[in-house]
Amino acid sequence: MISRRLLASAAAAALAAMTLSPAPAAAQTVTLRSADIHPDGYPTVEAVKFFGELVEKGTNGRIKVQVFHSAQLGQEKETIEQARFGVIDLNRINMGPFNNIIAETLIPSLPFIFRDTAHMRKVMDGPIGEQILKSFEPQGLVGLAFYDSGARSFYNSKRPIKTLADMKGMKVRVIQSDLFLDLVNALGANATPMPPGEVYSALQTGVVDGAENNWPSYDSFRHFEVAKFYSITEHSLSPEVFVMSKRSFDKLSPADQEVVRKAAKESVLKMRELWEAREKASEAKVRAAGVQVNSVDKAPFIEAMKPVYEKYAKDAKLKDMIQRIQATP
Ligand code: BDP
Repeated sequence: MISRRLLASAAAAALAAMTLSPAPAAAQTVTLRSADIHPDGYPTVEAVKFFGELVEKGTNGRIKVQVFHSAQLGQEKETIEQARFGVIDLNRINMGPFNNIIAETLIPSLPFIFRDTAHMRKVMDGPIGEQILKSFEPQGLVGLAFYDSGARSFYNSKRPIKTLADMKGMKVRVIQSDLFLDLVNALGANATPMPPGEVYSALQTGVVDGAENNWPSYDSFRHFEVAKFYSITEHSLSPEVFVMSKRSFDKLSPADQEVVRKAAKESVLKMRELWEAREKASEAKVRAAGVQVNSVDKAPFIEAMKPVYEKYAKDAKLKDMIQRIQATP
């Protein structure tokens, strides 16, 4: 694991030297490098490839996009840093790993904040979504678009989670985000933050008993092989976000910046199509593999989230956003 990470950062350093050259001559082509931890074929990877095709077309081939999937450029925390400093140009990540850096990103990650996917899309496609996208800029990133990420539910190797009592004392891996840590601890479990690439072996060796994710990631990370109880808590709809390094963005002409922004928005619909298909396929695949799935009465879980809301709604700006989301029909 460590040597792979070192290799990834060495590769990233080498890429830094080759990345966007300043003030390209009119006909010069540039290749934007995009990071994703998911493997080739995963909806996020395919959506960014589609974005790349649109950008290439819109710039008559002057700008191309290359997706480095499967964490080739490192785990998400590292690629956030690389994107902020312009070492890589584009990055697709969940909102979760941004939670500790950008306060506004906490909002769509909050447990049970959205009533359903339609509500989430409505909020993220509207002015609140725009406000969140803009909040990336002071951190050296340009927020381009949100992608669906389905609903996150708990899974583990011990027992079905039916009530809060079943969560008690369970060691649960979470995204490296204080919000996710608080969420899991408030349910009575013991949260352990770690990068996604380490979770399979942590589950296998019993370092953690469980984790939480959507169907496609549960399938794609192969966690279903080592944690066969999947309990549909659907406690977070935390979307994915697609960002560009501000350093790379600022090197583009205003016209090319527009092409990039528009292509990202257009790729959202493609992503939704891919996501819906993959969600169904992954659920069917893990069920067929013998995963034991159960539904959950969510009311006590929602109730247990009160202290989490109190903590994060202390900030007036966040409180206002929460209220506006709740008021969105
Ligand atoms: C997946 C997201 C990915 C997160 C991962 C995780 O697509 O960006 O890093 O969950 O749990 O659903 O770490």
